[in-house]
Parts: sequence; structure tokens; C-alpha cells
Amino acid sequence: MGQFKTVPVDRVKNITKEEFIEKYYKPQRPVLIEELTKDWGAFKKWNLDYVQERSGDQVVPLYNNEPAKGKESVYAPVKEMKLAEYIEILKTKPTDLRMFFYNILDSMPELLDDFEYPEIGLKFFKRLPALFFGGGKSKVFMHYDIDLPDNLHIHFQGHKSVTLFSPEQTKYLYKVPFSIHNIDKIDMDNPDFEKYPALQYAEGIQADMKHGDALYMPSRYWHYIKYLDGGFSMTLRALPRRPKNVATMLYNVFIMRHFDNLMRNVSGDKWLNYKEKLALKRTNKRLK
Ligand SMILES: O=C(O)CCC(=O)C(=O)O
Repeated sequence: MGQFKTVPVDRVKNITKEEFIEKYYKPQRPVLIEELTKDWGAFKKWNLDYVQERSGDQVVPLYNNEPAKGKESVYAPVKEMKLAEYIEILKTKPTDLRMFFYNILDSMPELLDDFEYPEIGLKFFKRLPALFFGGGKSKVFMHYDIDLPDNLHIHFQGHKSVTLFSPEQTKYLYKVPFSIHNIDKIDMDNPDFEKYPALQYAEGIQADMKHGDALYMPSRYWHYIKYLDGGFSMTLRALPRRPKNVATMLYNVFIMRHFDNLMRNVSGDKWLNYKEKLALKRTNKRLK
């Protein structure tokens, strides 16, 4: 058992477009911008009460920390509940129940008035501003985003811990083939270096986020997230424009994902075990 090596993420209070492009976007380095949201209505207004008051009768799908097993779909929620009830849980007790990809445009468009797309040189995909919610026990499995966006991830209410790994670290992370995650048995808080020796060479970047912090996560960056208390975040994504990333995105979304789902439907645990064994074998072989 051990601990990942990490360095703290670069932090700036504010940043110009030119500086962001030169120092962070071009070299694809993460940065946490502390005061990017200072003048947004959202900075003053957004908290769990504010969303709860606007949630009406909406019912939402919820997930927990357990990975889907066998033939279970990764998209199948563990529970469905009124958003207002879910937020009440977040406000009153630690829970691992989380919600992802709550599309603001479709589900609560009035929130659009509370923020603006920052002019920092990212070309944001304005169809998909999404909220993510979690409670004090929620952990988001280690993954990178299937559509390979450059993300601006902004947190509201409470605190969260984000551990990032650059794409160059993939060789140490036991990436599962035909997927965008690593072996889900790995305890990211207490990794077993005997069973997964390559992990001890991985170097992460640690970002501790509080209300209003905006974290730039470059394309293909791995992220492992823990909510330290009930809260929510908004991700603004800029889809890939480099031809190689566009090609990989199209492959991931239109081929790999469907192939993986098909194999899962047909073979269940057999397919999952096969992929896990392959991840273990490939990563350990590369280490030698
Ligand atoms: O914070 C979360 O709940 C998940 C966020 C995430 O994985 C993302 O924005 O890509």
C-alpha cells in the first residue's frame, strides 16, 4: 500500500488570454484560476439551496461509487429521485450518491444568466455546459473524457480534491483497453504497489478546490475526484481541434464505446476480466 507522488497544481489569481495560451493551453498544462468567477452572478448565488429552489419536480438519475459489474450498463443509475430530495441529502448527510452531466441548457436554462464563457482562448462548445453533483463520500473513478475536450471545471459550495495525471503518465496507470478508465479495483487513495507496481512511478498533480475555483484540465488528462462535502461543479468543454485528437475522439465515441458495450452485453464479466488481465499484463511488461 502506498501513496501517489503528487505536486501541487499551478495556481494563479487571474490570467490573461495570452498568458493562458502560452503557459498552459499550448503546452497542455493544468492550472487553477482562483478569481476567474469573482464577477459572475454564480459566484455570489450558486449553492445547493439556489439549485434546489429551481428544481421543481425534476427527477434525476443517481450513481454511487460502485463500478458497474458484468452485463450491467455503466449508464444505468442506482437510483432515481427528485432533484430537490437529492439536494436535501447533499445538504444534510455525507453520501456517495452523485449525479453527472446535468445539462444546464436543457434542464435549468435560467442558470445561463449567472455566468459567462471566459475569454481565455478556449473555443467552448456551448451546447453542453454541465453540472456534476456529489456528497461527502462521493468519488469519481479515475478516467479521462471520452470526447477529449479541454475542460474548465468550476466548483461551487464546499470542497473537492482533484488528482490529475498527464497523458504521458498513462503507461503507469493500468489503463483498461477499449475504455477511458484504469483498473477499477485500484484504490486510488491507497494504491497497492505490490499488486500494481507501475503505480509507484506515476506522478500526479493535486488540485484542492473551493467555491469559485476554476481548474483547467487539458485534453486527455486523467482525473480522479473526491467530493469532500456536498457540492457541485460546472464543466465547460472545448472540443478537440487538433486533427489527431479529432480522429481519436470520433473513434472513441462512435466505435470504441459501442464495441465495448456490445462485448459487455454479450460476455459480461468474461469481457471485463479479459480487459483487466490485459491492462495488468501490458502495463507490467512495459515496466520491465
Ligand atoms: O466532478 C465530477 O463529479 C466529475 C467531473 C468530470 O469527470 C468531468 O468534468 O469530466
